[in-house]
Amino acid sequence: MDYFRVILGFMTTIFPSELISYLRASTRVAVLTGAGVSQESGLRTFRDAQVGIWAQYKPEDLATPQAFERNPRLVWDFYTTRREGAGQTEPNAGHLALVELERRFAQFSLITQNIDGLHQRAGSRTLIELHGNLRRIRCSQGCGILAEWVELPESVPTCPKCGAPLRPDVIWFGEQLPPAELEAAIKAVNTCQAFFSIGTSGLVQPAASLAFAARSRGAVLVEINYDPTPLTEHADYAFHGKSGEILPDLVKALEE
Ligand code: BV8
Ligand code: ZN
Repeated sequence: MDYFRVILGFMTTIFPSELISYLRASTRVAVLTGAGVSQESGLRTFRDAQVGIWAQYKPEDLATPQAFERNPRLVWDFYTTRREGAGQTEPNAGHLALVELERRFAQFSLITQNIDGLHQRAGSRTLIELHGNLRRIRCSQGCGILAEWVELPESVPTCPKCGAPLRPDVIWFGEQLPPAELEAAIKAVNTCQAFFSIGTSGLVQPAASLAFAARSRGAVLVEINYDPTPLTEHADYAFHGKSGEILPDLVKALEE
């Protein structure tokens, strides 16, 4: 495994020539992104310390059906704050570089754990949202009502069909991932020649297992993350630095 620490913002990333040649000859690429990809847009990552009133909570404790059951208004406010935060940010150079890479590879799958909607806003099309999307809401009793987010009324909005509370259309801890998205992600893992794990601590399952599955099938595994993770030692190449700097460098290196 080659390990590159991209520390200096002004220095472009050095990519081994064999990785660039391999990617130039590849047509099928899969990418998994996590909250780190949105960090340079100004969004805190999932495990960054929360601030303000949310500093007293751990996101993992609020991102559960039990928390919503116990205090729907608190959980609803938590997601309203994050939705408003996401709405006030713009996709960064890393998101845009992923759109370039999507154009470059015939079969490109962008699997994301992120719920902030920034990949769509950047222009990514082949997107698989494993954990849902903050911009949508749905009935908590599963009667299928799905809508764009409403402004937060005084109390938690209720389903026009069955009267149950509406909830953010995101996947909470302890909940199954959406079958269609998981199936699409597994298909991408089973066919890709290269798998990129970008901006994720690789702690949340089953998303974190996708990289290992790709590797075990023989795909070249590339990690782009600010910090080392449990995946680093299994990666063929690990670039540790900012995805908003490394990804545009990768697009440039592939074009040269
Ligand atoms: C499930 C939506 C069946 C909500 C999220 C084994 C198998 C299956 C399940 C489990 C298992 N073991 C445990 C489980 C249960 C659980 C789990 O994984 N727990 C963990 C904590 C151990 N999994 C589940 O419950 C999943 N459901 O499997 O159903 C089942 C059910 C019950 C029991 C068994 C099986 C559902 C998981 C989905 C949870 N929902 N999000 C919300 O967002 O509020 S997950 C949440 O974490 C976000 O989606 C986030 O994206 C994701 C992962 O976090 P990261 O994205 O990695 O963010 P993090 O902050 O951790 O790291 C950011 C990284 O970026 C850092 O490494 C940092 O260095 C780097 N970085 C920072 N800045 C930059 C950067 N990198 C590059 N550039 C930068 N500028
Ligand atoms: Zn309903």
